[in-house]
Amino acid sequence: MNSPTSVWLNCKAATMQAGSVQPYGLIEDAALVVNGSVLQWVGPRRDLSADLLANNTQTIDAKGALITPGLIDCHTHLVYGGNRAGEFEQRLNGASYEDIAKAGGGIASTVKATRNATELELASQSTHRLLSLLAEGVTTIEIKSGYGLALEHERKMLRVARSLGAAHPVSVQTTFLGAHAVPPEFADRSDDYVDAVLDMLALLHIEGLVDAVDAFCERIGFSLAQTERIFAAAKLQGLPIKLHAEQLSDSGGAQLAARYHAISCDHLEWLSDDGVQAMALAGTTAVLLPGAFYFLRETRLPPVAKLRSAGVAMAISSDCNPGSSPCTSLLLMLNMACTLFRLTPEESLAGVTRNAARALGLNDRGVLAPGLRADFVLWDVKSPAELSYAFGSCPRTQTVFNGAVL
Ligand code: DI6
Ligand code: FE
Repeated sequence: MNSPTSVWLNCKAATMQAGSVQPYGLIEDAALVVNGSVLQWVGPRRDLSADLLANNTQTIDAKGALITPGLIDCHTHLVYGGNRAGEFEQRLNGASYEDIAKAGGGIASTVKATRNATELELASQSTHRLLSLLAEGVTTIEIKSGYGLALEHERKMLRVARSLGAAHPVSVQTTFLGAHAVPPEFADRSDDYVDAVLDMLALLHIEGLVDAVDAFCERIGFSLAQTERIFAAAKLQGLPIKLHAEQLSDSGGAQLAARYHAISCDHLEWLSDDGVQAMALAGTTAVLLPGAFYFLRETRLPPVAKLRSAGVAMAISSDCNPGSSPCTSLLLMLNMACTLFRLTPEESLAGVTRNAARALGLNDRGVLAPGLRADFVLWDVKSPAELSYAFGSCPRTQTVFNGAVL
């Protein structure tokens, strides 16, 4: 039997296809044909041929909606215990993010709360955050470990991430971030901790819990040499590499990541010209995180104009985490990418669709094109720029995930 086919009519489609003549790859009077979980055809309605449509085709009136690819949040730390509102207060009373980290707060305090939480508790706290993102049209999300920092707790985080993907209409990509911080039991023995990270990675990968590997290369994180050990292990195991690079200082992490053909380097406020060139040559995607820039009140901007002229693909993400970006709105990040980083609304939308897919190494989504996953969102807006323009509202009317209308 044929899988059920449906055709969406009465809509505009921002296909976000690269190299399209129209901005946003926009098709004014569009038709989309969905066959099972796959987008079978997308184009101008007048080009829709009768032989595309099976006998059992169902016609759906999109009521004039704008249709975009499902949004992809490609950098989150969504699974964690507790929160850091107290630390936010401390910062407002004069302490800096790095001061707090050095005094044993910061990431370490979330590690404590995450270790103390059961798998069920973690899942329930994280579900609230996930649901906010889904309400805005997210259909793929990356979730990092990195608040467990010991085998059983990193495993617990990754299992919760996987369980969220099983329980909700969203595709979850997991990233092992064992090298997020040095846990207290390894204080002053960070090289020993890197040994432990390599052991954890090997085991968790065998358990099927790891889709990619990340590290925090920074003076309050891990050195270049330590980061390279982690990359080498990831490469041996055939896992894609990502990096938290040049967030608080220029440590040359981007060049190292580029040498290992990292799929993305993230943050990048302090990225140097050499770093830009290295990423361009390696085809590494830049993931920009305006929420963390805003919340930490950074003043140094990522080199957007240089990334743009070097042809580095730019993605945008929430960085959802309790310390530097307690944010569960990807639409707000579109607006902030424009206002704070000066991306155009088209670049911002590409940043949460086509380029976010690149940042995860996924080539089956992120644009509306035949043969790709049928993940898309209907919006009650007239033009795609409205998605970046307005903040604090959500014009989503419907999500289609893997071909299923939610
Ligand atoms: N950079 C960040 O912005 C997050 N992690 C990282 O390496 C912050 C994590 C936290 O403060 O809990
Ligand atoms: Fe992060």
